[in-house]
Amino acid sequence: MSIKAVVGGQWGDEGKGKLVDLIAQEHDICARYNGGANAGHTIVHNGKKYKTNLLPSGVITPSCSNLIGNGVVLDVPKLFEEIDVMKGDGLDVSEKVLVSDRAHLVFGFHKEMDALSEKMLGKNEEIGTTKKGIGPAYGTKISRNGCRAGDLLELEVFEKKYRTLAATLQKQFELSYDFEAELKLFKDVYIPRITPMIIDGVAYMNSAIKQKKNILLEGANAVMLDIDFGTYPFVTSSNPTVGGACTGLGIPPREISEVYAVVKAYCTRVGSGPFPTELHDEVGEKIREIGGEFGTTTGRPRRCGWLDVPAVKYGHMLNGYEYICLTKLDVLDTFDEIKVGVKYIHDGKELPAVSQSLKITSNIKMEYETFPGWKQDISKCRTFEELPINAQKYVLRLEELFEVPIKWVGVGAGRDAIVIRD
Ligand code: 2SA
Ligand code: GDP
Ligand code: MG
Repeated sequence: MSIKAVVGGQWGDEGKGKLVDLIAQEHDICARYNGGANAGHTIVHNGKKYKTNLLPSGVITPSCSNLIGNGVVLDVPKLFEEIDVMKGDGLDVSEKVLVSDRAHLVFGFHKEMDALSEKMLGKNEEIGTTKKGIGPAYGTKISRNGCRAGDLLELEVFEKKYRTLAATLQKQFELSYDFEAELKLFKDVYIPRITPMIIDGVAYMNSAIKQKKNILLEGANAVMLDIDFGTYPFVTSSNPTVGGACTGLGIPPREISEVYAVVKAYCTRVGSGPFPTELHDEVGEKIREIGGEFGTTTGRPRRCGWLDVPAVKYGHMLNGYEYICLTKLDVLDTFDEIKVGVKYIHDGKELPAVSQSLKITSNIKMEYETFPGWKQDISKCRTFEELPINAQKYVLRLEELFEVPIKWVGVGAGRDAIVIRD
């Protein structure tokens, strides 16, 4: 039996979906612990592309059951939309997806509030959220007037809670929202459909632990977007770091045996906020173009830059990585030289870790190491020795800098396009 957690090591979109899909094959359960439909994963298997937001990335694996944990904020119509799209693609996953009764619900008005808050912040101050209602839904959870999946099993309780929440928000915001229409849709369409999927997530997880099942914990978003440890306020509203797996699923920390980070061979960020290695030139544009760096959900162009080692090391400090999965190394195939940000310098001194101060993080002078490129297509490589020597050197130096072994190296989007090291 083992419980492993997968965490995003940078600012998201590192390829977590790909690693989770790959290793889900060795697991009985894949349990998602945070975020909501803001996350976007592209999984490529047998030439088919699957895009998921809420569905755990173990859904493609026939033997794997999938739980949406209590730490997730659940957009019910969006979940059904995803399940239906999968069905259209020939994959019926509806029987394999379970929802924790303690998961909070995202309603349409949360999305409206998300858009309104961004608008109120104005052009230069906005967070650059996905407008999927994530912040407002976690907001109602924390302010203790949210509705949970379990409430849907008790119609009167749900109706009362929904109406109270609607009335409270109506007083606070000027929402042009048809609450009654949404309530009716829940009663007529969503509740009958979701009822069989709702379970006691805590009992489910802990019974699986007792039965010594292999369990994979899937984190959405990433370390640098963590509500506590990220570049606040330019963060999401949950804990993608591994502590979020315990609170987001109701499992004891001592049961988690290994934590894996997914780290891209360069760096991207969507939305606003500091990004010390960002490239504002044609090199950044080249990374974006070759790497296909556009939001999975929103299609937004991702900001691109070189790998930021201090950010990855900060994540290691917070999560205690057993291994790193380095993805998208193939994207760098055609570069003459590759840079890596190795030290944060501020006021002439090296910063020991990522600072909480936005002012400091926004004014870092990055120290770089430069590597010669390998100028070769690596997409067919399946062993470390098959990689060109300069690519091997790059990976080995990163391993040294991270002080964490790199177990997987991604060389393409497909499930099999990966080098697995012993
Ligand atoms: P939110 O919507 O409240 O969570 O936004 C807050 C910040 O978190 C960032 N964020 C993300 N960053 C990268 N990828 C994300 N998922 C999608 C993807 C994004 C997309 O896979 O491409 O499609 O645009 C994601 N979700 C949230 C967000 O940019 C804000 O900076
Ligand atoms: P996630 O949010 O961390 O799951 O990542 P996304 O799915 O949003 O973005 C990662 C993108 O890179 C997806 O389109 C993946 O199919 C793709 N991808 C993952 N690993 C690799 C890799 O090693 N090489 C290449 N070229 N693409 C990859
Ligand atoms: Mg993504």
